[in-house]
Order: sequence, then structure tokens, then C-alpha cells
Amino acid sequence: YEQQYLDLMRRIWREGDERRDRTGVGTRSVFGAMLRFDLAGGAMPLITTKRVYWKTATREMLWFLTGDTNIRPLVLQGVKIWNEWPHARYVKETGEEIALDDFVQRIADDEAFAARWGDLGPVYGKQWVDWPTFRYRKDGLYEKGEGINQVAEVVESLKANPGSRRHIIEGWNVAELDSMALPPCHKTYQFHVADGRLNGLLYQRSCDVALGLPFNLWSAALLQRMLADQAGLEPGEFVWMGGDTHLYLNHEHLVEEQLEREPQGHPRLELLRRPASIFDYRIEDFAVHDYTPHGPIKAPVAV
Ligand code: THF
Repeated sequence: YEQQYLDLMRRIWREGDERRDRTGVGTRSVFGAMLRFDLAGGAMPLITTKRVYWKTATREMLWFLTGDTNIRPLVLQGVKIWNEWPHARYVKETGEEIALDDFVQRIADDEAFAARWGDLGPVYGKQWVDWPTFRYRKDGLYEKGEGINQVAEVVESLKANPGSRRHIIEGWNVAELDSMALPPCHKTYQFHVADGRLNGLLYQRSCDVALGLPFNLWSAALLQRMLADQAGLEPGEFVWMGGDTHLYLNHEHLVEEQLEREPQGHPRLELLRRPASIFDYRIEDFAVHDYTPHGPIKAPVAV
């Protein structure tokens, strides 16, 4: 089951097209890839050939569901995965060569500073729970309408109309891409009900297979589990599809080390509580069993 991930990694490293990317680091890349995982019985696509910080990824997912786009709540929980982008923007816009750690400390200590510099723009959380709408008026101007909570609507549609082919959560708000620190990578989620089971599909336009994908697989399967829990369905299949699916050239040591390792066991996720809504889960509600991974492998993130 994890072998699919390792096979993808090996194939990209051996056969991928080498190209310069936006970050300047350089990648090897294939276009179009698919992985499938059965989540029956609580199984999760949690990679075991290196330690994956699933609590970090879970905190990120819970943060998306709050609709927040400022990194401060993550920083205050010790989650570092979004720090590089606001830091890079700060250095670029102010010219001040502040170290990443000092910048992050200021985000934690100074609420006003965080409000000014910690925001990523209208990224995932905003689009998921408050997609902006505008109504056309007779005088030709647009008037701001109510935001759309796509996540709440999917919970409702799963219950009211399970057979629908429109259970979709979309992050790609074309009009707002320019305002985002980074346009969404995991951009489209679709859900599907068959035989009382909830299937899910994630389409990811761009994928950092070494650092990002283990997080993205966990997070998408987690969202699927929470939706299933809320809609009274059993977890079904999870399908991942990638567009530009790549390995960064400076991840060579990780690729070589990880491909030497054997997958270890079958981790499962237990949801300990069913809160009143999808927006009320807390980190304590998740327990992972049978996770005995190999050690972590550190690698730099390309910004
Ligand atoms: N940009 C790039 N280049 N790669 C990505 O994976 C990525 N993301 C998000 C947005 N842009 C991206 C950010 N998500 C890590 C994990 C996820 C990230 C960013 C960074 C990371 O560094 N993980 C390390 C350490 C984890 C930790 O310290 O908690 C790891 O070993 O997994 C993908 O959506």
C-alpha cells in the first residue's frame, strides 16, 4: 500500500524530466500520477518509511477548517510548515535581513506584527469556508454577498443527496490567485458515496513528493474521515491524483535513504469523539494506532 508511494518516488528520480522550477532549486518531474488507498477499518496512508508528523498535519487541517489564513495560530502551536513564505515576503518588502527564527518569534509575541506580516492571503481556509461572492446590481456595480462555506455544504449534500456528483471543495479561486502567498497545490477535493462508504479524490496540481506528499495524503484522508464521521458513512477509498509531480534535486539524500527502507506495519486512525459539526474537532480527538515508523529524514523546503 505504501509501496505505491515508494514506486512513484523511484520512478520520478530515475525517469523524471529535469527542469528548473519557480523556486530555482530544480526538480525531476513527471506529469500525471495516481495513488489509491482503501481506508476501510481505519487504515490511513501514513508513510512509515520515515517519521511523518501527523499531528502537525492535523493541526494544519484544523486550522484550514477555521477559515484562518494567518500563520500565528500555527506558530503558537509549534507548527512551522508555513513560516518560510511570510518570512520571505517580509525580507523582500522591508529589506530587513531578519533571521527566520527571529521573525517567527515576533509573529508569536506581537499580535499587530502578526496581523501585518503573518497572513498568507486568501489561501485554503478562506476559500474552503468563506469563498467570496459578489452580486451584480442593476446599476452595473457589484455588491459583496455572503461567503460560501463549501465544507458545510458538502456535509449537507452528503446527507441530503449522497448520490450527487457535485460534492466538491475547490481552492482554485481564479480571481484571487494573485493575492495568495502560494496558489493552492491540493486544489480540488471530490467526494462520492457508494454502498454507505465515502470515497474521496484529491487532485493536486503540483506536488513535492518528498516533503509535501506524506502530509497531503494524511490530511486528505483525515478530511475524508471527518466528513464520513459527520455524514454517518464508513470510510471508503481515497484516490490521489497529481499534476506536476516532482522531487527537488536537493532531496537526493532523502530519496536514497528512504528507498532503502521497508514499510513497517499498518497504521490506523481512530476518531475518539464525534463533535456536533465538522468545525468542532480538536487535536485530542485523533488517535493513531500501530504507527512504528523509521526515523525522520530532514530536508529543506523550497520556497
Ligand atoms: N512548497 C514546497 N516546496 N513543498 C511543500 O511540501 C509545500 N507544501 C505547503 C506549501 N508549499 C510547499 C507547505 N507544507 C513541510 C511539510 C509541509 C509543508 C511545508 C514543509 C516540512 O518541512 N516537513 C518536514 C518537517 C515537518 C515538521 O517540522 O513538523 C518533514 O520532515 O516532513 C505542501 O502542501
